[in-house]
Amino acid sequence: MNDKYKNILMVYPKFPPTYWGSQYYLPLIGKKAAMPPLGLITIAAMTPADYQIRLIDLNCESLQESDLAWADIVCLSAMLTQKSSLFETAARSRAAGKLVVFGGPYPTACSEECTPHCDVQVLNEGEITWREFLQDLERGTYKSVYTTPDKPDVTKTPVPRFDLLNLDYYAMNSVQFSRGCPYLCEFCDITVMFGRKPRTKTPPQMMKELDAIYDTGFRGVIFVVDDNFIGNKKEAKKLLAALAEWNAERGHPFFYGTEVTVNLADDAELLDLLVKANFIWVFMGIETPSADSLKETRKFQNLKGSLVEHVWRIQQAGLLTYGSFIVGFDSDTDDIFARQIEFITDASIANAMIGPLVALPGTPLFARMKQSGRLIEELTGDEERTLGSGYTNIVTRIPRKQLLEGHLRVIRTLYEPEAYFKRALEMFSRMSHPATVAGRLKRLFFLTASGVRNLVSKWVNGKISLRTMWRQYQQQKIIYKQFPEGYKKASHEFSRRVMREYPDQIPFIMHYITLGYHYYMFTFDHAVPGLTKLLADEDLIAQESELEREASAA
Ligand code: B12
Ligand code: SF4
Repeated sequence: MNDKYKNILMVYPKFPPTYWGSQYYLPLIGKKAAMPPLGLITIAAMTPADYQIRLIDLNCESLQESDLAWADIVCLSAMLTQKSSLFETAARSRAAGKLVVFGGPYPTACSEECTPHCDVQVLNEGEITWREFLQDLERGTYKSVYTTPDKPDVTKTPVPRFDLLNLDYYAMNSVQFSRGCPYLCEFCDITVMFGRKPRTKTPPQMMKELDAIYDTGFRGVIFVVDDNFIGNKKEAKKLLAALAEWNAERGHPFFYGTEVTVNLADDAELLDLLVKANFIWVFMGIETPSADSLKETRKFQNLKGSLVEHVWRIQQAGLLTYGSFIVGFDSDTDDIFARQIEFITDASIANAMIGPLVALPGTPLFARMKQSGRLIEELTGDEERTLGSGYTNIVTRIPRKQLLEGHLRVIRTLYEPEAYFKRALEMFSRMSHPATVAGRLKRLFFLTASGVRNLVSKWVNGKISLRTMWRQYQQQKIIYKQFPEGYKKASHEFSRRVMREYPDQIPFIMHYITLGYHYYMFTFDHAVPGLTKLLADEDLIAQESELEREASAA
C-alpha cells in the first residue's frame, strides 16, 4: 500500500426531495434515509484490508472537518439527482487538500460534466475499474479517468461491507442479485450501463450477503435493487427456492421487495415462488396505457395482453404493486392524462410515480432527440431532474404548457387522500386472503411478527433503549397530530375499513398511511407548486413573445 493514501473516506451525497426520497415518510418511522449506499459499500469490500475506510451518508449525518482531516482520499458515488451535493462536497474536500475520486451512475453517464470537480473518475463497474485505480495508486500514480467496456462477472463480487453502515438510519436494507436487462426501452440507460444479458449472483453468494445483514442485527425489509429481477427467470427461480429455505431456517427475519417487468404476471410459478420467498411488493415500470406510446418506446413486453389485468394478477398472487408512469411520448394524444388517471385508478396502484419523458445521457432516446434537434442541452438542473418536478430536457410533441397542465391534473387527482386510499383498498380487495379465520390470524401474526422482531432485535443488541423507543413514539405522535385534516379523516376511514374487511392486511395500515402522507405532502408541497411555477413561466414567455410580435408589427 502507498502510505500517502491509506485513509479512504466514502461520502454519499444528499438527495433532493423526491417521491422516491421519502423525506416526509422517514421521520414518521424514525429513519433518516430510504436505504444505504450499496455502491460504496460494494467497492469498500473490494478494497484491501490495509486501507482504513470510513463512510458518511450525507442523507443521515453531516461531514465534519475532523472527518476530512482524517482522510487521504475522498470517494463519492452519485446518481444525477445528487449532483449539487456531489460538487459541493468535492469542492470542500479539494479545499482541504484531499484526492477526490468520483464513481457511480452519474459520473459514468456524464463524465465530462464531472471533470472539473474531481481528480479521478473511476467509471463503470468498480469490480474492474476500482481495482485498476488501486493498483496504480500502489505504484504512486493514477490516471484522471478509469473506464472499461467490459462487464464483470458478478459471481466474483464480494459481500458488501454492511458493517460500515449504521443500519438504524435506514427504512430498508438492500442487496443486488442481477445487473442488466434483456429489454430495450428507448429511454432507459440500464442496458447502456449494464448490458442486455442479465448477470446474476449465485444463490450461495446471496445467502452470504443475507447472513452478513442478519449478523448486523437488522430485521425488516430488504430491497433487491435489480432493475429487473426477472430478467433471467431461470436464475431468479433458483434463487427464490433457496431463499424460501433460508428464510424459514432463520425464522423469517426479512421481507423483500424488488423491481420487475409486468410480464411477471404470465409466469404463475415465478409469482408463487416470490410470495413463498417472503416478497411482499414489486415495483414496475408500467409507463403508459397507450399502446402506440409503448411501441414508440420499444416497451414491447408491456404490450402482450391487457396491462390492467397483468397488474391485477400480480395483486391476486399476493404482492403489493407500485409503479412508474411517463407522459410526453411522441405518440401521446391529448387524452393521455385522463387515460393515465383512469389506468392507475383501475389498476389500483396506490403509490404511482408520474413524470414527463426525460432523455438520460447515453440512451437511444437521447441520441434520437439530439439528432432531431429536440434536446434542450442547457437544462442540466439538478433538483429539477426528479419525478414530479415537470423537468424534461426534450421538446415534446405535446406542447409544454399542455404537458405541464396535464401532469398537474394527474398528480392532483391521484393524490387526493380519498383517491389514494381507495386505490389501496381496492388492491387489498383483490389480494388473496386466507379463507378461514385461523388462516387470516396466522397471516396477520406472521406479518406483525416481523416488526416486533425488528424492535426486539435492536433492544437485545443494545441499539435502542426502551426510553428512546418511547421518545420516538411521542415524536411520531406529534407529527401524526399535524396531518392535514382531510388526510387524517381519509386515513381513519381507511384503517377502519381494512380492520373490518381485510384484517389480514392490518400490518400494512401504517405503511400505507405513512407512505401515503409522503406522497400527499410531496405532491402538494413540492410537485404542485413547482409545476405551477413552470406554468406561470410558460405564460410569461407567451406574453413576452406576444408583446414582441405586436411591437415588431407596429
Ligand atoms: C437502489 C436505487 C435507488 C434507490 C437509492 C438508494 C441509495 N441509497 O442508493 C432509490 C430507490 C431511492 C432511487 C431513487 C432514484 N433513482 Co435510483 N437506482 C437504484 C438502482 C435500482 C440500484 C442502485 C444500486 O444500489 N446498485 C447496486 C450497486 C452495487 O451498484 P452501483 O451503485 O451502480 O455501484 C457500482 C458502480 O456504479 C461503481 N460505483 C458506484 N459508486 C462508486 C463510487 C466510487 C468512488 C467508485 C470508484 C465506483 C462506484 O461500483 C459499483 C460496483 O460495480 C439503480 C439502477 C442500477 N442498476 O444501478 C437506479 C439508478 C441509480 N437510479 C436512477 C434514478 C434516475 C433515480 C431517481 C432520480 C428516479 C427518479 N426519477 O426519481 C431517484 C432519485 C432519488 C432521489 N431521492 O432523488 C438512475 C440513475 C441515472 C444516472 N445516470 O444517474 C439509475 C441508474 C436507474 C435508471 N436507469 O433509471 N434509486
Ligand atoms: S424493462 Fe426496465 S430496466 Fe429493462 S430496459 Fe426497460 S425500463 Fe430498462
